[in-house]
Amino acid sequence: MKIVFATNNAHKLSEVRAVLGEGFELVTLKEVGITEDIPETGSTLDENASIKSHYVYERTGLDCFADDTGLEVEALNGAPGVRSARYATDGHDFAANNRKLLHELEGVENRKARFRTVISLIRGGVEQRVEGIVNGTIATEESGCEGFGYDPLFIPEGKSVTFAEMSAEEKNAISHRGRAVEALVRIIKA
Ligand code: ITT
Repeated sequence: MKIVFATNNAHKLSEVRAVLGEGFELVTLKEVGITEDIPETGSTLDENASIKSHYVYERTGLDCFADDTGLEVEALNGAPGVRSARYATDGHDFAANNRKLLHELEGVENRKARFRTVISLIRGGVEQRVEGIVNGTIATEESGCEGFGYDPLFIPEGKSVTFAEMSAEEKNAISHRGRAVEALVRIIKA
């Protein structure tokens, strides 16, 4: 199946490609001539995932999906959440975001957090949404250099290392995005 993945994030692209495996031909935004950043003006992950998939569908008429992901920290009332990319600055500055998160949690005992991914799929013009969640905790310092974003600070439940200390396969097997993509495959095959 040929399907457009509406993302400008190369890390997401390689994670999703690995989980989807054979049987799916992922088409990038560049390949369909969309080079601009898609505005993410929604106030929830669901809204933003929908905005991104509709943006692509309206311009190409092709089957497509988009992923919107947020890190939700319990002691920060769910922040950075939908603002995860732009937590510390206007851009996608992973290092600044991680510094800010550590600062906000200085001296805070409750380190519980979760990653949540919402995927919006548009197939034959009809939208469906699925989500994937992984619970965990925020470490007190960064460890590891795999992955991206908040991975050096996120220790998934039941593990003693951060996502950034795991291989791509280990992260994908338990991650928010891995689970959301598995759910996506289930609805496509249903
Ligand atoms: P697209 O909208 O182009 O897909 P993006 O990077 O803007 O890419 P999101 O808005 O969904 O994607 O992601 C928000 C931020 O959350 C992202 O920039 C990272 O900082 C962080 N993030 C998302 N997925 C993550 C993951 O698997 N591990 C660590 N951090 C992640």
